[in-house]
Amino acid sequence: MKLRWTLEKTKKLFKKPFFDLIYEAQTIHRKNFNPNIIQISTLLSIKTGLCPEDCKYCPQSSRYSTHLKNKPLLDKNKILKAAKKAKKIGASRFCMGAAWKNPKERDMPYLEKIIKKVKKLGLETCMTLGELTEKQAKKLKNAGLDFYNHNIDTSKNFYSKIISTRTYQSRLNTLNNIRNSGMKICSGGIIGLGEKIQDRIEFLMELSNLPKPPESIPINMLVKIPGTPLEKNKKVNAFDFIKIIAISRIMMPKSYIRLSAGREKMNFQTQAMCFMVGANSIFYGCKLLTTKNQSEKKDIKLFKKLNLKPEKFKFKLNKKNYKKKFFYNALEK
Ligand code: SAM
Ligand code: DTB
Ligand code: SF4
Repeated sequence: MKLRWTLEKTKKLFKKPFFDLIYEAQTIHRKNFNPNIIQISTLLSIKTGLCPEDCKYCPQSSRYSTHLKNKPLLDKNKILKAAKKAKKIGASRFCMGAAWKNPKERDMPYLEKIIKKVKKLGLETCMTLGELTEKQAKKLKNAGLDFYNHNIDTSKNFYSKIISTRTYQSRLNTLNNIRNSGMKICSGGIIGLGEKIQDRIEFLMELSNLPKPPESIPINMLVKIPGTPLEKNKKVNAFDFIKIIAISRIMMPKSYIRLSAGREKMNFQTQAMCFMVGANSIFYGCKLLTTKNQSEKKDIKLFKKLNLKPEKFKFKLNKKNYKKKFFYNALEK
């Protein structure tokens, strides 16, 4: 198969001077998206902690003592309440995450029910539940699931240094099952795991050379969790991080790029640069899965400074619904 991005071509991109890179990234971004509009998702952990996997970055692995409050699969009324709140504060997509290696067959009917109910609220739906078989992916798709999040996290070579309880290939197999089901793929990774530049190159090559690149690409900056093996990792340099967003935009011009975990520790200027070079999606709401996200109040402040508008009313915005919506009201004040 002909690669969209060869090693040689990708390496060249990584070597470009910073200003050449950000100019190219923003030019491509503007050709494919409105640079003043941002997609907004809200996250909810529907099953927290006690995960059998050993991902070295994760507070939810049962292998590490992270002082996390474990919670079994949430009651559907609680999930719906959170989804309604997400809609009210301006999210267009509701993402539900579970600390599982994979969903059990006995959980499938419940998950399908939740998808149907959340969809009825008029929200796009996304789940991240671990590995999926082909059959499970089809069931979720048939229930109305729009996106499935399944990160490859880093390069194939570095992966086994971070996770030993599953293989990179099993991640790719699940991505294949999601694609074949007709759902949209949300797949990205984490910067700051201790990876080398070569790993970042290979990670972005892997995503961009999938049969079709993911529609949504979350780029997380490692949240260093006390008790996990990566708690003392070196802080990621802001310029290096901006560079990864810019390169992602150039390599995958039509995908949404989500500035995901780590915004809590980024100043406004770094976030603005990320948006400038192509990030056009965020998690909105004070919590990610188990850790703090940048507060809604701060997000609104940042949005106002940058004249950013949430995507959901892109086509339907009129005086009547404009006034009604919390987000727009807040942006107007
Ligand atoms: N258990 C499922 C799985 O691993 O696919 C779904 C939930 S898992 C928490 C979703 C993603 O969150 C991971 O793939 C990882 O990229 C991200 N993540 C987890 N802990 C993180 C951390 N400390 N910092 C940044 N991203 C993190
Ligand atoms: C993704 O790439 N980042 C989100 C979402 N997909 C599920 C999760 C970030 C988790 C950060 C650590 C936590 O809050 O537990
Ligand atoms: Fe489990 Fe997912 Fe955390 Fe890995 S990233 S430990 S699979 S919840």
